[in-house]
Amino acid sequence: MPPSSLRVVYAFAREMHPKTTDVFIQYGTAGFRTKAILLEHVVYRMGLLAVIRSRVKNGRTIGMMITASHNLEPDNGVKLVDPDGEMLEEEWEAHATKLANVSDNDLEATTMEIIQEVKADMTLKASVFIGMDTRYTSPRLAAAAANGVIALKGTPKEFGIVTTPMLHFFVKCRNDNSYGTPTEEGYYEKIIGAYKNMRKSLPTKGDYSPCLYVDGANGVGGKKLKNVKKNFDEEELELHLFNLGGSGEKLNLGCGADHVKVTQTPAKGIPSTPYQRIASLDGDGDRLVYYYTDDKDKMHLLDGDRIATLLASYITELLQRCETTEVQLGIVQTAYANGASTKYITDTLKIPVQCVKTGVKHLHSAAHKYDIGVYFEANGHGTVLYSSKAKNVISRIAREGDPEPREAAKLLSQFIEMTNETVGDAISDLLLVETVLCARGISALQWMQLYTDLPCRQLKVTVADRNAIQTTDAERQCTSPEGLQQRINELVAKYPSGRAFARPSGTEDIVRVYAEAESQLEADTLAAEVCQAVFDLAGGVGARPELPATQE
Ligand code: G16
Repeated sequence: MPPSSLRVVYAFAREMHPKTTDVFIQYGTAGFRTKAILLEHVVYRMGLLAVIRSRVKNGRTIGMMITASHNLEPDNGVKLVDPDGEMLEEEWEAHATKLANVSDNDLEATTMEIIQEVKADMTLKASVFIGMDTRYTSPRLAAAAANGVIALKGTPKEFGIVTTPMLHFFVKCRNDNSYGTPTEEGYYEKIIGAYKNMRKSLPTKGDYSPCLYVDGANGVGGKKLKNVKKNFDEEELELHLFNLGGSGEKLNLGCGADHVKVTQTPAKGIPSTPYQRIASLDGDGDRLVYYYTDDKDKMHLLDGDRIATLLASYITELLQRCETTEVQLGIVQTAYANGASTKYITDTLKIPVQCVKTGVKHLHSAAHKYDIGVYFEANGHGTVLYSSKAKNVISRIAREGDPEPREAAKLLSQFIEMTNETVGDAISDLLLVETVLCARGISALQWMQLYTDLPCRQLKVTVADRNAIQTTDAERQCTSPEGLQQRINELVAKYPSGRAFARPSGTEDIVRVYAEAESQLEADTLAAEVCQAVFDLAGGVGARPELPATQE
């Protein structure tokens, strides 16, 4: 039942969170993301939308996370979390974009329109969980979010500074208490408890060392790992934490998973110890990549593709030891996945693999189609989803199976418990990776030796309107502007094993270009050439992108 008047919605907007800009803003890859100073009215309005969403879901809790994740400090953002801890359903993104862009004068009417369109019963209770990252602009935005919730008579609950995946986890647990307890302690208990249990059956062996350096990106993830670290003795996991956001240290600047992945250079502030395994988190703790430097100081990156293959191969091995063929596993990647990883998955691991558009929401829904779906973006964002069928089969074997399958099923049950299935989670993923490396008794170098990546390069181009670039085929082909795809095809044809694509970013105001080829020099040159093509055909602005220094 819609309310007769929403004057309070307008009053809050006018008095506290007025719209001060006419810059159009769109709900993108991971919510709204732009300069923090342009966001306050947007976040307030998302508080309104979260209440409407909660009521459409019969009062189940919705999440709001204030973060710009991998972006630099001046940016911020907001993303909504659905009741199962997943990203906001795509159909609602249009409501979000509409609500974010109307004038203050039209806000009341537009809110009412949305309420009627989605048939929200505004007499129901509504609950919204709010979390934020460590940006200095986040508390102000979190307050705007809470005001939006209050304006429509919902109940906000603020968690303060938490990682994005923690907030997703709290939302899931609040709506489904069989998943866990919706508190930070509940989160640690579940994930750390499972790691410790597993390590009881998997003592350190072979070339695995429990010593791990961690780059916290000067963000919330590193801070939370201080709490995680306290739970382990050095035999279980010896964490050495760096880039924890001390004074003068800037979020994501020269460190963090995105820096390491995109620039293919180590994070600053970490002692150089040849072959030491280093895990790098991003600003809000939802991405993870690994790397090490060798004795010639060359960096070797173990990205999301490596994590996906490592986890998938271990789960496959445990399923085989469970002696079940009832559970089918698949991997989901995006166009950024290194071609060598896809070949390794298909030819060596013999696991079905699918390519979808960038954005966790796309990978997550594709992964749901498998009994066990492992999804990772190359940038380190990913997790594993286990269907109820898979969980039932595994727990049945853990209870009733023969001794060896029973043992494997028990390990798999703990592995499931350690996974944050709601979204990519750097802390949970880190513990999963360490578990597999330990179970296999391998070092980072041996992990790297499982296959050889094709050299690749990722660059950015600034254009007047990034939406001038339209894509198809999981973003591997451009359909506009005219002539761009043909130009990319001609450039790619010059390089053996060459592959390249361009796509508009959904989190930054730029176009991303990716290229891979047989040598680093060729990958760098191809990427730069594709950038030139984008610049020329899609309305480039500013200076042309420069070719980065190659490592070879
Ligand atoms: C977000 C999304 C990821 C995506 C990344 C980059 O990550 O959650 O799925 O890969 O942005 O997206 P784009 O290339 O469209 O800018 P995060 O860690 O920044 O939230």
